[in-house]
Amino acid sequence: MIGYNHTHSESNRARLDSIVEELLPNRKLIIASNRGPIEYQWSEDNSSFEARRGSGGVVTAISAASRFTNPVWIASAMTEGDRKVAAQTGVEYIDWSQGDQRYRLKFITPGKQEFKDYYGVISNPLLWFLQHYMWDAPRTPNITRDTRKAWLSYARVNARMAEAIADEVARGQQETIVMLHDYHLYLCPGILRDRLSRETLITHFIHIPWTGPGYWGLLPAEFREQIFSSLCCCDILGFQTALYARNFLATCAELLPGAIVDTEAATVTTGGHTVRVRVYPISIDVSALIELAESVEVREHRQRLRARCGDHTIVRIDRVEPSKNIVRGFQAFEQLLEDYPEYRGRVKFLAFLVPSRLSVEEYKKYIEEIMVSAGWINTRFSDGTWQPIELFVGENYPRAIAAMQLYDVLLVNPLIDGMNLVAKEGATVNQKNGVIVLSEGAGAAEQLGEGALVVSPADIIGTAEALHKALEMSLEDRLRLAEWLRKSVAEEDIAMWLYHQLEDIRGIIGKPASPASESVGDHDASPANDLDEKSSAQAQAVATDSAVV
Ligand code: GDG
Repeated sequence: MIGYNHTHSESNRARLDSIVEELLPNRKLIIASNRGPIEYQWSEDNSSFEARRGSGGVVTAISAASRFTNPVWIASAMTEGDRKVAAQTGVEYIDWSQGDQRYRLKFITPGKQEFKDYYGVISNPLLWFLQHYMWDAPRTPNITRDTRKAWLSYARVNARMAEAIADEVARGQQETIVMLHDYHLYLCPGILRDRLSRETLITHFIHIPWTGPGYWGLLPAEFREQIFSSLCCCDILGFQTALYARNFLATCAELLPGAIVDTEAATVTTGGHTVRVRVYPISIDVSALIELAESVEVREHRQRLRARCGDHTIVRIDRVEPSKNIVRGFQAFEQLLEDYPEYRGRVKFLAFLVPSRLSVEEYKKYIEEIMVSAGWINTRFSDGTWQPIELFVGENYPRAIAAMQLYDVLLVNPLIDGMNLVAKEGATVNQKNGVIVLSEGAGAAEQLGEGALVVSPADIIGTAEALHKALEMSLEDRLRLAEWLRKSVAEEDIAMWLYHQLEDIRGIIGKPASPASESVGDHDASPANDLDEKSSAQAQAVATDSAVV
């Protein structure tokens, strides 16, 4: 099986290499994202820095893509360590290489209050909650004077990022491709378009869902119009799924005055400039992941975790994030134990939870709710020797990969999720032909639904039944689904994610966008680019080796 994945990885890599060879030798590539690929922790005790992998799916994906291109990567300083490193390096790059991953990293250092407003008020929660349908609309959000003040900080940090990018563009004589990432940097394209020549190509990839126009109405018109009109200054705007891309087009048609939306061609024209709206489902670096899964470190975690498994093992791995729907996942498990008592004593649910955004009140509350829910189920069903749920709280990526190898069932039940890389990682490394129970709200369902048991995320009974079905599935059916998933992920790995973007960039270079002459069908080398494709189908004991909550 592993050999099979390698074959795909090699041919995908070869396709990517050839387009990189063609496009990038004479062009500079700049990647910009809020979080950088590494974070520095400063230790006062021994006056030294420790570099740690940045957390979350955006870092997983872009780091993998940077294996192929040696980009300049500009990010915000997130930790005190990052700030100190930035102060020491000044205008120079941090040259980073690990294995075959190489990039030249630069931090921008917004003021502390400015960063708090940009990150902790506007990006998370305002935009994140908005784009995950997480506001409780009769009560929240409340756009107050403070929110408006924070919005100005959001704009200022975007301006700082745009300035750093523009300086970097000016530093060389080469043509440049700027790839922006995610909701923290929505206002960058507009500023860059004013500052840079037309030769500089700007793309923006949005890692999270794009909600329908009705929900965007929760934002004041001035905020949302700034966001939409800035994004329309890109050459290409990338989304995870066809549904999110369609939502963007509908949003511009409804809420952006003067926008000309061509849904056939999937373009929006504003002020004489046309942005192409495209779909690039993000993925994983299959061969690097398999290598990691075979490492000594992961093997040791696997051995330790085996002792925690039951006759059947359900696993989930998430940031502690309300949109991941962790509590309902536990409630579905509780329902399973209630409806099928034969599982008691035999099934274990191992939940690996990475603390996230603990400065945001809702996240602090959510981790408490998780503890209470797991504790309640454990109290209800534990029999002295067997405890149904075990929580592993803390940052430990190798341990998470080990857990993915051991599941009989992987529960991925977010309310809504841009993609969800855990589903793709699990499908790739699992050693037990395990079954994935997958929410139709995860972007991954658009691609992987056929190889998983798809559930509606609020449906506790339906999720419990899917867990039951997965646990009872014949080996033959498990094998068939697991193989289908492995193949699907391997065919569209991270190299292909980048390849499809570079292919579209190649199509634009030297050719101004024209809504009339170009249709989405022109890009059908990537089946994912067809917007008419089917829409998204649509503790008591806390084990931790780093943080106890
Ligand atoms: C956002 C979007 C989209 C797991 N444990 C640890 C750890 N992980 C890794 C996982 C996976 C990544 O973190 C999480 O990625 P997801 O995609 O599941 O979720 P988000 O963080 O919400 O990512 C999402 C993604 O961006 C990419 O576009 O798919 O929809 O919300 O790779 O294995 N990472 C670290 N420590 C751990 O303990 N550092």
